[in-house]
Amino acid sequence: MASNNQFSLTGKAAWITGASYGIGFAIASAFAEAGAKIVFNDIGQAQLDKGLAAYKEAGIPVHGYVCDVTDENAVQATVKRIEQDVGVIDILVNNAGIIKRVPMTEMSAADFRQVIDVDLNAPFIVSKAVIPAMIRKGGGKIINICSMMSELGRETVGAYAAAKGGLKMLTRNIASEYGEYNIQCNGLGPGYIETPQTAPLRERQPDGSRHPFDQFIIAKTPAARWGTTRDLTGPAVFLASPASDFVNGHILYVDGGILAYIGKQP
Ligand code: NAP
Ligand code: GCO
Repeated sequence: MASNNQFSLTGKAAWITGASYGIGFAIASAFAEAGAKIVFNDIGQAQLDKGLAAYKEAGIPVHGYVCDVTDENAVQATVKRIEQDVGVIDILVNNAGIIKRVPMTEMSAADFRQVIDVDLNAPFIVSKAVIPAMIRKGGGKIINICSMMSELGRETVGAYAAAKGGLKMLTRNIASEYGEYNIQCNGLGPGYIETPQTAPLRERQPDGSRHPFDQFIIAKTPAARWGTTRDLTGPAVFLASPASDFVNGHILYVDGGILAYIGKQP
């Protein structure tokens, strides 16, 4: 039954890419709580099985598929399987991503290309695969997981920043090109979030003190803390729901205020 709640995802099929754990898992869990049917993928069967076990433990019914999001043939085949198993994808979250922290002059072109492939080419490939059915169905939602590095640079993350900056503009272009088909494409820009991807930046020092980068982020964040995946779930549900039907091409930063703040005086 259709809900009057504009934040409801009841009856919607949502594919969150790379959502075995981390930010994707949290977003998928929140979408399920809002009524959506959940689809996720991972790059290999072993990783997918871990994700399936995690969703089962959380009591969340899901459909899982092995799919490398950089492989266009695999993505096209997976979309066909999802449409047969679950239905047309109403909500796509391009979450899968990698980072390589290497000074640019020491980074191989192959490593640079791999980051661009996963973090920018894949959102293009997956969005291209789901948009035609969204148009036939009368609309849809695409959410691209951007980053502080969609706006800012820092040492050692040049490939990632180039990808996430491009993802910001891909988001705006999908919004521009497909808005007339009732497709809203927006970005979600997390700040620094406690996940496996940032674990190296938060490791305790041998003397038990906080990692220097950990202390740096605390000083750069008005909220004076790292974000958690739960901090992202409400904004993600908003962007996936009818509540955001007139929001398009927007990057919603969920960063505790980092982008607004010069940083605490040392
Ligand atoms: P994470 O813990 O490293 O998880 C990334 C997920 O993407 C993993 O499940 C990984 O699967 C999957 N993945 C990677 N390459 C893939 C591929 N080719 N095909 C399919 N799946 C693939 O990352 P996270 O911290 O949750 O971040 C999720 C997204 O948020 C990323 O786009 C990241 O750039 C972005 N982000 C993170 C932060 C943060 O502070 N954590 C902040 C801003 C933006 P495997 O386990 O098999 O590798
Ligand atoms: C880094 C971090 C960041 C976060 C995130 C910030 O090395 O600076 O990994 O890039 O992952 O993207 O929004």
